[in-house]
Amino acid sequence: MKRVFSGIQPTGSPHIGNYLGALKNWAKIQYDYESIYCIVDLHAVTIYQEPKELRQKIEELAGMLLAIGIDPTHSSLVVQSAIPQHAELAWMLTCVTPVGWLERMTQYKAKSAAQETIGDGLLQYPVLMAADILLYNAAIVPVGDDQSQHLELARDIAGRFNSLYGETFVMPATHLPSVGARVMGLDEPDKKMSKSATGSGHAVSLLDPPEVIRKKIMRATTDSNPAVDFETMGAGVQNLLTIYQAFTGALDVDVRAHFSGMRYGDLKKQVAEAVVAALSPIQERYKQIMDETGYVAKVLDEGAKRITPIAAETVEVVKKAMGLYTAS
Ligand code: AQP
Repeated sequence: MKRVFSGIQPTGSPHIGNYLGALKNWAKIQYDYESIYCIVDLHAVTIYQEPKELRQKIEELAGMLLAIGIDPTHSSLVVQSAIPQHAELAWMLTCVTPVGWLERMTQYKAKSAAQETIGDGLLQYPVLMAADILLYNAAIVPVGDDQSQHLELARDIAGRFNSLYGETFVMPATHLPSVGARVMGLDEPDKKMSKSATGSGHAVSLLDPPEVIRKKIMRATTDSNPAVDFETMGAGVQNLLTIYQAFTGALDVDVRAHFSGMRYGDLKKQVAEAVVAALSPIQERYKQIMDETGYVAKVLDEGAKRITPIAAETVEVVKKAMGLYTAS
């Protein structure tokens, strides 16, 4: 069975962009593969995180991944730092990665511009991501569109390693959703929705209560038209339609027929109700999961135990390929 791998950072509060771009797909495709889903806390600390808060967010995020439908009896749900081979392989891959490849990454350019001093980890971020994926020889990586460039780099790194040391890694394929691969900020529809953005009307968190979801969507930026016009609409209206379509699964042709000429106030009400309807059962499950003392920790522990042998075997293979010391 082919393997699928993907990760999410325990930073901020997961939002509908994370859900529509990646998490919904994780749950949907999990049974078609041997699935590994990872809370990438080593990635999170490339930017300073308050330690107590980070520790708490890891468990909350695991609870949320279970609530959105990750089935721990089939999929392995793990925390990156619990499996030391992620960092070990990242070092070996760092040594075959030209710095110029990393400096070209758009996410590095955007995130480093916002920092006073740039930690080396921020530059190395995509190498660690490549290690996460290659450690399990994952064939499929379901992500949002913002990660496409990092996935391309992971393939370049795998290719370079294979050409230097012999065929070792499987080339991972990017798996994007057909709708919702890039959800934009509600307040700034020219920027992708992001956990670390500070505006209160920017993102809908998966845990926002219905009244907050309604308020945020009713305030979303649109444009100077009074009603939906598919020929001239701006990015804000397009984004609202994308959110509606991704949550309801409606076809293009039906969305067009239904919303053409609709006033923005009515459009927003319908989008808000679609989001509330989809998130309510997730929020209920989340509460039940978090109320069960010790359950999340047990799932994470079992996940790590199940997949550590795969990680250990890959590192052994890589060490041998590179001529590093291994016990005979
Ligand atoms: N706006 C988005 N639309 C669609 N997909 C998105 N993803 C992120 N934002 C959007 C996808 O969610 C998965 C997990 O993302 P991440 O936590 O690893 O980090 P990120 O891509 O950097 O997401 P954020 O929300 O912007 O977090 P911060 O602010 O902490 O950097 C990925 O598959 C991503 O593509």
